[in-house]
Amino acid sequence: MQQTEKIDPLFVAVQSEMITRADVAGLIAGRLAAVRVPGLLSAARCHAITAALAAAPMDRYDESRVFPLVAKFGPAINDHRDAGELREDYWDAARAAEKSWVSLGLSDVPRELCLAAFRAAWPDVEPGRRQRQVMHVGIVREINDGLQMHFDDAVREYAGQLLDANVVAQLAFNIYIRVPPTGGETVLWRRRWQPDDEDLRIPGGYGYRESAAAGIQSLTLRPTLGEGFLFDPRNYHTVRPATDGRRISIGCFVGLTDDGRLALWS
Ligand SMILES: O=C(O)CCC(=O)C(=O)O
Ligand SMILES: [Fe+2]
Repeated sequence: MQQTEKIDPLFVAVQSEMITRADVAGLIAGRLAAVRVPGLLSAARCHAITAALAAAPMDRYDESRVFPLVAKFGPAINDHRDAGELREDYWDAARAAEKSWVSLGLSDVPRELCLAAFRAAWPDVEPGRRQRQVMHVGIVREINDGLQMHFDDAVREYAGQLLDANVVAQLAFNIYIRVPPTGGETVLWRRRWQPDDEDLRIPGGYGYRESAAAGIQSLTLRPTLGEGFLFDPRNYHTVRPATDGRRISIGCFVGLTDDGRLALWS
């Protein structure tokens, strides 16, 4: 893929010791492309979670839409979406996942891991609410075979408004709890969806052909164990296949609402 010679100096990944208010603001303002927080979770905690998950009932995203296959624990809003609305079966899946997690006997709970990552930067952080119900936060995903290039934008995808609060910006957050020795890179392009991209949709899928981002400035980042990773998912992004080993993350979306709070959901 040819890269244009002129580059946007604001499309950069920065490293932080913890997520700061300036990191969140910088991503939302478009001063940064991504924030990496190495060692957000210790290797020991990552190992404890992945070891316990070995006995957990993982399911997978709807395979008719999500190919290559992605295994997961807990619901994903996009697997429960119909015509811009969240289906009611999301709620049963959410409560079942939370109950099932408790049976793993771990001290770490995905929702708390996600909330905790933001609390110092943004004390007003809580799970998002929809029709006054508390949304699931912290999906565990095993993305070994890569993703389709896609964007995530609840404002565009949930015409009926996903949260009770008004979301004015959205970020995506992941903590990598198992990383493959090779492959599994996250790629981010400096490009948002445009109407003409619909011609490049992957038939039946959730993503787009990478030719939609040909020649566009991009960042390729290899996750490290325990790293926290925050970015603007309206930019096209993908995950490369792990050529060996497993790639497991805990993640959520982060919405800035018009009252200045952060609301998380998965
Ligand atoms: O696993 C990753 O690095 C990114 C996954 C993704 O598409 C997202 O978090 O929106
Ligand atoms: Fe995504």
